[in-house]
Amino acid sequence: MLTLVNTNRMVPVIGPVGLDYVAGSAAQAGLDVELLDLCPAADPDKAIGEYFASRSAELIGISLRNSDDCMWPSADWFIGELQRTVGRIRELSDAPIVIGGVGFSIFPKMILECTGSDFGIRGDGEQAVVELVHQVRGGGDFAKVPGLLWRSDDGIIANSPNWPERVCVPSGRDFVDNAYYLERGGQCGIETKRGCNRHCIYCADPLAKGGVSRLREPAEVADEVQSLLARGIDVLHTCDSEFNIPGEHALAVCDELIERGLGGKVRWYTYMTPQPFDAELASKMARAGCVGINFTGDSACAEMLRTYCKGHTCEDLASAVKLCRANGMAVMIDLLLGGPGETPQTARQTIDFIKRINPDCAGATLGIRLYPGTGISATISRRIAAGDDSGIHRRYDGPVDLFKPTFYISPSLGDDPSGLVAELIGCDKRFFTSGKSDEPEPRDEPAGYNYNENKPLVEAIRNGARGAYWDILRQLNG
Ligand code: B12
Repeated sequence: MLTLVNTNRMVPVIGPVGLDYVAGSAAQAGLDVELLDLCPAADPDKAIGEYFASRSAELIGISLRNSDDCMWPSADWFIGELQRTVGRIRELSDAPIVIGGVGFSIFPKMILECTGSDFGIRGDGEQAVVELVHQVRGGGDFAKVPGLLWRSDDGIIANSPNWPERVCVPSGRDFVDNAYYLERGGQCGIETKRGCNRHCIYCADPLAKGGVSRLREPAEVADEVQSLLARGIDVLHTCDSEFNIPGEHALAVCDELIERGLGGKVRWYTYMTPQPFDAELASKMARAGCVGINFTGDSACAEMLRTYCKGHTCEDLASAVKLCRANGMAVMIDLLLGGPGETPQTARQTIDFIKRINPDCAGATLGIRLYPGTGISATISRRIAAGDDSGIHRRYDGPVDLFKPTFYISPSLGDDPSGLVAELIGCDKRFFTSGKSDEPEPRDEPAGYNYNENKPLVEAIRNGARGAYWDILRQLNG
């Protein structure tokens, strides 16, 4: 038997959509699969103990969605908890352990080393885990398993990441209790594509999902929406890096949903880049059930957009807001303040511009999480090697280690960059910040834009709120 374990217990809860797909594929391939979901468990250690007391697995797959919460100032790191979970399972079972998930795929070798697990899969899990079960059963030819990291006499070997061009996943969504996640998490995830061909200097998505858009058949996506609807799950969030890359695929997905009459039955939210986005796409998205878009705007200053390697302009942001308004969709713009070259003037320019174009809300994240393998990390690591660690923010001692939450904030923003951002925002309630000072964020603050242990959000969802978290928060904040 293949046992898959969901370790993500952050609240508000997010359903393990990746495990739903992996389990569905393994079952389709004829494997006996079970899901041990530690999220709803009051005591995860006890749940693990009870499970392995009565089951005998031949392979145990553990999912790591988030390596950390990627936010300064909280900088919460989840690897210690993963190490403890792997240790606890080892005490109770001799079966080999494989780790996967987007958090794992960003730091595959480091996580394999520090947890002592037998295997890891970097990239898509569906076909890889089935092949791994076959090799564990007797083949032993681990070089054949796509995306696999495995141990040999010569140390850890990493096969090429598993990013198959065609993404075809089961649409049944039978393994995860998605109704529970809708009730406690306010929404349910669904993917229309994987990977991203943009080159934003800070982004981890290409490290985990690959550097090209890998598309799902629109009909398969619509089948999945129908499977979820049949169970009363009618509030969705896409799990694509950017829904509109490429734009034609976004249109094709909308066409399929409209044709099947699903637009009036589901409400969905998505992440998008500000372009390509035109009147046709906006109108089709609204007719297909989209009720809110979160744009990865990053900045509204041309120099900063160039520094981040973004493909859009400030005018694209303004046009995106207008198109959303014209089509009745809520609109949020996500900003990333503090990148290389950011000054009080460029930050002011961005915040003032966003105030003028008037989205429903804006996320003012300050500080860039540095991931090994991204453009920004290459530049900053060279500076650090030359003895210059200005702009680095972290909560651990010793040498800079990008596995641990490490952030960059342009030193030109001064000694109190979060104070500066707060001042620029003023009392404008449309903006959410990731924390007001270098002290950990007070989590019961309504405006807090960190979904890690966000108590007001949990409470709102308990009271019936549904939708993307920013859409719930903006309503909470009035
Ligand atoms: C959509 C999304 C959200 C939505 C979720 C909506 C929803 N209902 O699902 C929202 C906005 C709520 C959100 C919130 C957060 N997110 Co988010 N999110 C994403 C996004 C875009 C998609 C995640 C996803 O579900 N992918 C689709 C599934 C199918 O893919 P998957 O989980 O990777 O699974 C595949 C493989 O990894 C593998 N696999 C998975 N598990 C296993 C297990 C085994 C054993 C094996 C073999 C394989 C395997 O197989 C699966 C299928 O191929 C990713 C970036 C990205 N492009 O993936 C960021 C991302 C995961 N989020 C991230 C973060 C940090 C967060 C927050 C912590 C932010 C915050 N501080 O508030 C919260 C955490 C919320 C929570 N409770 O967990 C980071 C994590 C980075 C890291 N260092 O680990 C990412 C990578 C974004 C980024 N580039 O920084 N997020």
